[in-house]
Amino acid sequence: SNYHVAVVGATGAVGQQMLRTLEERDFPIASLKLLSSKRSAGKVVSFKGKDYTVEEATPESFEGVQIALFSAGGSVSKTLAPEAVKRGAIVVDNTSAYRMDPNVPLVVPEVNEEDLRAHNGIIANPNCSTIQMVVALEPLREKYGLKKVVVSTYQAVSGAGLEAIDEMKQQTKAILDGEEFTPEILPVGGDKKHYQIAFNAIPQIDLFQENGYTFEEMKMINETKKIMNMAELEVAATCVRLPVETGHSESVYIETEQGGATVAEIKELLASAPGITLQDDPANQIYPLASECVGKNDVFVGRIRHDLDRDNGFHMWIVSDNLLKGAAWNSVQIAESLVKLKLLS
Ligand code: 11C
Repeated sequence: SNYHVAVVGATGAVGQQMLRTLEERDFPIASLKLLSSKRSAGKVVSFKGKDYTVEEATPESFEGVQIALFSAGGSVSKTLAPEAVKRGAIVVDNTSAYRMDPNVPLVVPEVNEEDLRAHNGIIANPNCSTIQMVVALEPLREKYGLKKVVVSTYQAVSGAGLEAIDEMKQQTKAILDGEEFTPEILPVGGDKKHYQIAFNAIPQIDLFQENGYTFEEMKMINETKKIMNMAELEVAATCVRLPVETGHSESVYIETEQGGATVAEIKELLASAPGITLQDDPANQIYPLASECVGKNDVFVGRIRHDLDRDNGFHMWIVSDNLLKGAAWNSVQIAESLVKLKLLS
């Protein structure tokens, strides 16, 4: 059967990719509603060759909707997701509003698809940098057990939205043209200071928390434990923004529970795991690149090396399109899982 679908935040960086992904996957849609904040309402967006006028999202917008994909910011989700659920919709929420709520499953289908069965109307889509990492960690956990994860990220500006992409491009041009500019958005729209992103690396994504970690770092730490259902897993993260338009990269160090794994075995395991493309051939300079992952749904893994001091330690490089597996594709994949598990009425 076909479903009545709504996309909230349809004009944003992730919303646009959600529409593209729904098209590409040929998701069974009976009707489609494109919703947004008041600011973007009235824009015309095309889907499968047909024009749709984006409407302002209100509680009544969700009458008759069976599945609503939200990506319009945490405050919109906090206000409107419960209204959509009240009207019978299942919400897949791509913001951080409900991720750590114990009543809300936080799902990456390659890792914990079965957790969808426990949903109460809202399902949370994890943070982009978390998703690509756990896809690669899961096969390793299953085979060797996992004790510790230390990650440093190299994140693209599209994670901060379309305005951040514009800011990076304008600054780059201004610098090359020898013109003045004033940073206004990055690292975080809502923080006190703003720094140049062009030709730079900024070790702040989202706001600082009391413990000295940023919210992005704490999202990676807490969400990883929840998705993998491993409260005891040791996780540390440092999140850095680079002047890359799309594609998050991560340097990840892991310690397995069991010793004795080899790099060759790990490569074989990851090459056959769902959602992963192994790109690991140093002799031929083959490794994942942000520039190559754009527009692809998979998570790319390479540079797998044995730690030189610890038998149970391994290093790797994990890259994925932050707007696709990190956001739109994972959300649509959750919708497909809901259909497959017969959880959509
Ligand atoms: C970034 N990871 O790259 C963020 C964007 O919690 O869904 C995603 C924010 C979120 O800036």
